[in-house]
Amino acid sequence: MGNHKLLLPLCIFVLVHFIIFGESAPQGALITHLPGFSGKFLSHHYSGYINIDGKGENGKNLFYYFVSSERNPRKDPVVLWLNGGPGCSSFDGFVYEHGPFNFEAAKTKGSLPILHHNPYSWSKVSNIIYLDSPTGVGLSYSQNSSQYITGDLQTAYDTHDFLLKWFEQFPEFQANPFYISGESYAGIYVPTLALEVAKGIRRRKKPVINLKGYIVGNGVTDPKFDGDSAFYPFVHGMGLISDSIYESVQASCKETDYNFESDSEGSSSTCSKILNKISRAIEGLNVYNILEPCYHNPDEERNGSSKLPMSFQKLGKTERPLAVRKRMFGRAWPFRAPVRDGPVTLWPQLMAQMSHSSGVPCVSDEVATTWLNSNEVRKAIHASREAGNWDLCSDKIIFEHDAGSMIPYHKNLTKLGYRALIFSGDHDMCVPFTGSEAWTRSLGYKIVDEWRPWNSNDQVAGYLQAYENNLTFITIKGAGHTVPEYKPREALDFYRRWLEGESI
Ligand SMILES: *[C@@H]1O[C@H](CO)[C@@H](O)[C@H](O)[C@H]1NC(C)=O
Ligand SMILES: *[C@@H]1O[C@H](CO)[C@@H](O)[C@H](O)[C@H]1NC(C)=O
Ligand SMILES: *[C@@H]1O[C@H](CO)[C@@H](O)[C@H](O)[C@H]1NC(C)=O
Ligand SMILES: CC(=O)N[C@H]1CO[C@H](CO)[C@@H](O)[C@@H]1O
Repeated sequence: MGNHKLLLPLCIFVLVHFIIFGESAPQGALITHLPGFSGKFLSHHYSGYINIDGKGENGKNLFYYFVSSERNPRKDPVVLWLNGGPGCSSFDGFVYEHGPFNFEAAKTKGSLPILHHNPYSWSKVSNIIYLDSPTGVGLSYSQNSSQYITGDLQTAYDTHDFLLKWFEQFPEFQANPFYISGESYAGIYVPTLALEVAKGIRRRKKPVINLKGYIVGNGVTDPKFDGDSAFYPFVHGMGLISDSIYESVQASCKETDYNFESDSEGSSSTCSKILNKISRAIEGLNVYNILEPCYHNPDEERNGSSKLPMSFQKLGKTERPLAVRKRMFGRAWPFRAPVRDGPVTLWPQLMAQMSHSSGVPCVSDEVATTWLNSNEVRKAIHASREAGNWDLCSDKIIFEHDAGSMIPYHKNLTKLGYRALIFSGDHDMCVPFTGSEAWTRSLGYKIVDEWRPWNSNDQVAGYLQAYENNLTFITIKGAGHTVPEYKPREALDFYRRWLEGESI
């Protein structure tokens, strides 16, 4: 008798599930509860592994967390979200940016955070896949550590493989419009993957992926555009350096000097003297959002023994309770140098090079780290023990930047008819909007919507310029590197409008 009572709700649940979704999603992927959350899920959540590139010891096990749309999962687009690094987990986006929950830190250190619904979750208007990529990042793993040696091109092949298998397992989403999105180093992941998917479509790979376009936020694109030519106008325009310093740097420094941190070693050229002045002017700032205060952790102030610039030692201090994390990092090429061809130094590797540092200074993302390393949570989201400890940014991978500039990719993709939204938090000093504005313009496309403000909640939320071939560039006023973290309402507004093909 007791058994029947238990079975009935389960049957109704299964029935309702099938009515809504049809024959569907893999058994066992559905998430039924989440530690720290006591409310009701607003849509179905699924998570687990997709195995690619060989089974067993050699396989790559890629972890995804999928949130179906809270509006109309059958019709709303499916969007893949990728954080950058390289080496950073897409749980960054899930926990801190546009995921379905806001994470409130526990009062006692090490206890589980409390999860609240996020009213600006991107799952309000889309089905969204958070993917830990490449293998070795976040909860993705392989038993063969040779699989952790990778680069831009291999990552794009692998993620394409992942998508084919994912859509095979979730056939009910194959017909939905599909978009690829990400930020920071995903400025490389997104176009390389989109082109791989486009090639797959042309070769009639099954299942057919219904790719419509892509979205890049504060994305790395090309060292020429992301380097000095973006940085000096940015720091000058923001009032961080004087007119005279700006004039001198333009007069004395060649374009090739763009990595000013390493240039400062001993050289006495006029250029390095000016670069030192600039360095001193900005070193106390939070590079990810120059308006936000810097975090000063009393345990970590070591009076200059760290080789990291002070700006990186004090990142991200803020008084806002939930919207912005207290300490953060999310990129792999420190010291502001744009990414060049070849091996990319990962954040944790850089930290390891620093003498007897017990931990990464300023970079403890406590809420996400506590939650994702809890055994209860790991069980609830079907994460394997084999994945090991979850870190925001992994030091397991060895990563080569081998795809070069993204400009040819953007040209080809937009000419093939894929829509592109390039957005920039305009107070990010890490990948400043000036670079994204310049490279989008450099494609030479005709302007179809000339520079104008766009609004959210009856206020100017930023600026927009749209080009032919469905290329749109927008800024988000006052936002930093991780736009939805700073401006969640505005971010959901532009995201929804663009996905629906409305004017932003
Ligand atoms: C691990 O992977 C590498 C590269 O794919 C392969 O050459 C090697 O044989 C694999 N090792 C084992 C033990 O399977
Ligand atoms: C750092 O320097 C200050 C002032 O010189 C001193 O008061 C403080 O004790 C030093 N901190 C450490 C950790 O050495
Ligand atoms: C873009 O298309 C051109 C012309 O088809 C081709 O030569 C080039 O290799 C493509 N670039 C990329 C990055 O695929
Ligand atoms: C969906 C969409 O906006 N398509 C447009 C893409 O760009 C071309 C060329 O500018 C237009 O003709 C399409 O209408």
